[in-house]
Amino acid sequence: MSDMPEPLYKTYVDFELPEAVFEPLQYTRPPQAEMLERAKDFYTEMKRRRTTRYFSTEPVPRELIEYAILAAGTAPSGAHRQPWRFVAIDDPELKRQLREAAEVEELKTYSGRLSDEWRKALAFLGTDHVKSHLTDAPWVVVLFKEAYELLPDGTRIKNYYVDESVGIAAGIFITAIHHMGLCTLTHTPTPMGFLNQLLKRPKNEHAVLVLPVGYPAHDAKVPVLERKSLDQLVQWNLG
Ligand code: IYR
Repeated sequence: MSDMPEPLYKTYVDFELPEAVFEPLQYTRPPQAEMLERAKDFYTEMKRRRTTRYFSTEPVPRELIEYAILAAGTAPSGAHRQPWRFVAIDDPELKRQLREAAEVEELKTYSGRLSDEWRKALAFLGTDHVKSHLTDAPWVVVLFKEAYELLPDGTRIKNYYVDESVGIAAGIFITAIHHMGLCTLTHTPTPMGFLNQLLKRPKNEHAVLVLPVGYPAHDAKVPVLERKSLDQLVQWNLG
């Protein structure tokens, strides 16, 4: 018997390797002229996306949230491990508990944990520890990353590029929500450990974003801000 400790992770090499199976790519090429139109239309639509902290309490059908999550689930991921899990909450009592716990952490954050530099950087956004959007918005979607896969027997299977994969999924979720005519906000109560307890998620999962989703309040405000110009965004070749 070996004295070597069991490795923390098992990789797919330790399991039966899935066979590589290919199928033809389903691809429809749009006419060239239409491509530019589509590119412009999409940019115009995305330019209108804003993050607001002011949500209406008007209900949103669950089916819309389902489609946003399905869209997010199309994101590419390291080794196609799909290391994400969405928890969608519309239960008022659970939203109340989530808000209460988030505000406890955020009060500590805003009243001490934030460095002066950070506080100054945030000032123009007008954020504070009061998170009314967590109870106003009809849905709160919490995005968890799966740091590794946890099998029922406790075996851990490695995931790859987890942060990148989950970041892309979050981007698609936010885009889908905007595209269907709803608003969301990327909220990051810190630390987020309380979300595992509250939402009964296992230890391989770590909350990444809390995303209230709904219609904007009729008097919703957004901070005045500018986005980088193309020149600021990109360098072509060596400049
Ligand atoms: N997590 C806090 C603080 C905060 C941090 C950043 I960076 C922001 O862009 C906005 C807020 C909060 O969610 O309020």
